[in-house]
Amino acid sequence: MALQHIDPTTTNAWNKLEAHFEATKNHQIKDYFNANTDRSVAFTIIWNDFLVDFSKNNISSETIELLLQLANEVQLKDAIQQYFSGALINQTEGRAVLHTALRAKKTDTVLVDGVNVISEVYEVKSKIKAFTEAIILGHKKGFTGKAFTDVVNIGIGGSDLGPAMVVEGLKYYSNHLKMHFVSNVDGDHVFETLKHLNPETTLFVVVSKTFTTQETLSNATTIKKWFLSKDFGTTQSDVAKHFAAVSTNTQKISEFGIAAENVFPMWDWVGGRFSLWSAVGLSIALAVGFENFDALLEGANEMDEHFKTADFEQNIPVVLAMLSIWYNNFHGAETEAIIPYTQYLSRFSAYLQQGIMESNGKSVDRNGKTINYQTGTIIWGEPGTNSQHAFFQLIHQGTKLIPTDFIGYKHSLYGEKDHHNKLMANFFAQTEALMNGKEAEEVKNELSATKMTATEIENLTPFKVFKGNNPTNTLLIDKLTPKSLGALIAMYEHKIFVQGVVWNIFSYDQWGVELGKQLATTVLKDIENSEISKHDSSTLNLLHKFKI
Ligand code: G6Q
Repeated sequence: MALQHIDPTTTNAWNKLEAHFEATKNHQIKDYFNANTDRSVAFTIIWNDFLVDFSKNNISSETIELLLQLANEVQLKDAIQQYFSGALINQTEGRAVLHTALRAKKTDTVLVDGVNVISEVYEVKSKIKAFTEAIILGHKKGFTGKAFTDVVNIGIGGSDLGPAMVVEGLKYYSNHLKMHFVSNVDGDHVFETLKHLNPETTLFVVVSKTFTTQETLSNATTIKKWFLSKDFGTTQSDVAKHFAAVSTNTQKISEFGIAAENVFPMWDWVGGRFSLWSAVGLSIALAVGFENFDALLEGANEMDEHFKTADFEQNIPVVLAMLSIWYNNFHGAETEAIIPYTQYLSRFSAYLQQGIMESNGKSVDRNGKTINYQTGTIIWGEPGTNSQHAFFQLIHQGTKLIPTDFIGYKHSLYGEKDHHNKLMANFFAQTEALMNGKEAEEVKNELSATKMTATEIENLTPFKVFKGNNPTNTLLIDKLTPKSLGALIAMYEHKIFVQGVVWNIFSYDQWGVELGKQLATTVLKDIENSEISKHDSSTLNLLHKFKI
């Protein structure tokens, strides 16, 4: 069974949304609040320890009704059912999309080609548990009999961003192991990382779904060479003690010399950018222990259940996805900012950039036709309050519409009240100010309390006016725990899915990434060989200059 091919612009809801946009485009969000004191209750979803307040959006209940009508007309319910059941919805690669199976319950059944994959998933989970516990407790040791102190994750893209983001995100829960991530094929970064490492106590985890990625293989090979350098007194057989690998390509792994007991399989029905729940998350389990890794999966599973079963109007990923479509396709917004008010989530937007932009950055529909409406939003962001002291100026007073997700926590982890109150005061104040803005009248009143003359006040006022009316979603979560982080990540994964369904595109291939992999191979030959193949004159000149 394949996903439906429904052009969203041909639906009744789309036409109605266009008319609705024309009729409401100049509405002020704050006026909706003045007209309805219950608005925030009506536009808040409370689920587990999540509170999602989407009332500070330029929407009325009619907008929500029409957006959900659109979701119904593109048959989102059916699509969700197919997504979870293992249908080949990654049609251009002929694969199912089943990262949700990686966090399913042991008693669940998920069939791929008629085979229930849950038992395999749990087998690998047991292997992850045994391996990570042996490393953490010091039972597995390095070539001189010392316990491991450092772990280097060698991978790129989906084999790096998820683990790196979660390891940073859950640092509070971390053990003694020091984690390092090498992704770029930048030798300087590799040697900068190795510089502080002791080969006797360092474990290297090579993560590559395909085990053919140039960056990862080059880095792994260079690191293996370093590990085997004469100064350390290591031998080829020591590689087995210090290298582990995660991949679908077990043959290539054994060619690299990694012992079978240290090899963790994954499956082609797990997309790279959704793979942190698989053995790709080995670094996470090493950093915070298996129990916490499992709790991360449990949180994601709870969000999966919510997404599968909640009515659309109470369904967090559906509502967030449809709001984003409202701004992207009707208000003409091009970007979305994601601002977590916790330093732990400093890598969160970078991680979501891949998930969202790689999945939905497509311009051809499921029939292979070029589409005439906007798809994937551009995602960016940094933690608050740092971002307030940087790019918030543009959100407040620039010319662009930037819907923003604010993610904050009721409780801090170290329980330092004074700091947390200040942090969260900024969190709440920003969404309020972004909506309300500041009118000239208010600015003038403020300035008249200073020593400024009337002319000076008049001249300065326009620069201090804030137009307001900037839409935000507020996600207030109880506490940053492995479980709540799992749910938060899964929430965005499902938002990606919903948007792909509405836009009638294939969200789970990435031909743009594959192109990059091919191009570099050709140019590398041009750099290494004496002859340079055919290129445009700019590229030719640049290559000649580089080779001199
Ligand atoms: C993710 C992409 C991409 C991929 C990397 C690494 O969805 O496909 O980012 O994860 O290119 O690929 P390997 O894991 O195969 O090395």
